[in-house]
Amino acid sequence: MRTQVAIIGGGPSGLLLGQLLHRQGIDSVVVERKTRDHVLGRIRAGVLETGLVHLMEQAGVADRLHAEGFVHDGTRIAFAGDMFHVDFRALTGKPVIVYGQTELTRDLYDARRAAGAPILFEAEQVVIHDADSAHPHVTLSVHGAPVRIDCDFVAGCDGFHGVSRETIPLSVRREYEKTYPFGWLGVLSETPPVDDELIYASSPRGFALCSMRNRNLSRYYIQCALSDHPQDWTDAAFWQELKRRIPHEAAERLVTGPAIEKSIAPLRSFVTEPMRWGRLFLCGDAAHIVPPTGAKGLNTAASDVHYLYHGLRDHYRDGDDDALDRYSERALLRVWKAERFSWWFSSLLHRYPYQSEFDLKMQAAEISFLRDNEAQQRAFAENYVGLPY
Ligand code: FAS
Ligand code: PHB
Repeated sequence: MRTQVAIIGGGPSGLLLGQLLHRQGIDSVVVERKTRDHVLGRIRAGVLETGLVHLMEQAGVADRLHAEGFVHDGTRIAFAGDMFHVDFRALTGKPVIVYGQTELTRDLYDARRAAGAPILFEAEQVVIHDADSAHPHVTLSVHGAPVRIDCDFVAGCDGFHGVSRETIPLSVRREYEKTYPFGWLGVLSETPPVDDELIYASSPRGFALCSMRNRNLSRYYIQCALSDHPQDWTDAAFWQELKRRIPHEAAERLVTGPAIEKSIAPLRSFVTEPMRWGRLFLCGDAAHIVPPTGAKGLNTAASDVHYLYHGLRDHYRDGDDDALDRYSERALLRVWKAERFSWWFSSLLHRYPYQSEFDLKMQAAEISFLRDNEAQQRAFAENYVGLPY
């Protein structure tokens, strides 16, 4: 088969890129390793920056997001029994929208199906060939049947464990990584959220986060040891620990219930450079990973999609390759700022092994400065609602 853009990966990056291209009459084929249901079964991000919301509007798939998403004008940060509010809208003029990645991905799948655009599910042995030539192609198999896709460009949207990044020779790639000495144990429960905004909590027992998906679906996280497994935690033990890490007023009104999903995500900062090699462009988690503390993973994938979409549109519409040629440089500028914010916010709120008393005093002073200083709150808010594309 032949297409203009072969998109490896049917997660939010690949689907959003495919939908934007489709709206410009640029054809693509999405190649996804898993089934649609498997992809939609993953519980991941929950907070959308305005930039991503605008992209979804541009893609023509923002109706449900606007109908069901929660507009949040700020967030709460709890520390040492105290809780303060950071008002995004007052400080930046922008809110964030809380709308689960699962629903966003569902909307994109539905749009692709409505457009009759091809997705090859359960793709195996995906290999990208001749990416550094003018005529790349992708080979794969579906249920044992070999498939070849000849294309003009390949978008590597296949996440951290995909094949795209590895296609770029080690002699070309530079990788930067930081692993964190803890993970996040996440629980999804069919219970009303504990608050009308998110609560990021730093406590002597470790970090906790109270989030939500809708009025009767809540998402909670607690920092846990890397050696933990979800089955080590009964629901009762999770709720008890969460209550010990959030302010008393919140713990008192917390509605608990059975965990309908329980998983542990390790925390990692990772960036690969460059994000382009010939006609292969890396996008989203294929190129970078952030600790979820700053809700930047999905949102930084979105800015990659924005830059790559504009580059491909200019190529096909105007014969202009300037944006494509600048893709990696422009995407990485914003990626590294997201990495910085996510690392900073993680170091602010988590307990690290071997923290000295002085380190703890520095952490307390940093949080107090955020609580008391408007300039610091504005800097925090501008990063959280999303830096400009
Ligand atoms: P994805 O990983 O979502 O999608 C890549 C797709 O490519 C997958 O569907 C995969 O099946 C497919 N694929 C892989 N290899 C392939 C191959 N060889 N051939 C074809 N297809 C292939 N971000 C936040 O902002 N907040 C959070 O709370 C948060 N929690 C997370 C929890 C976990 C466990 C993980 C792993 C990530 C989390 N993230 C979070 C980050 C996450 O939301 C990502 O940023 C987001 O999924 C990025 O989307 P994609 O780039 O599309 O990558
Ligand atoms: C979530 O709702 O899953 C969520 C929200 C904010 C974060 C991380 C995860 O920083």
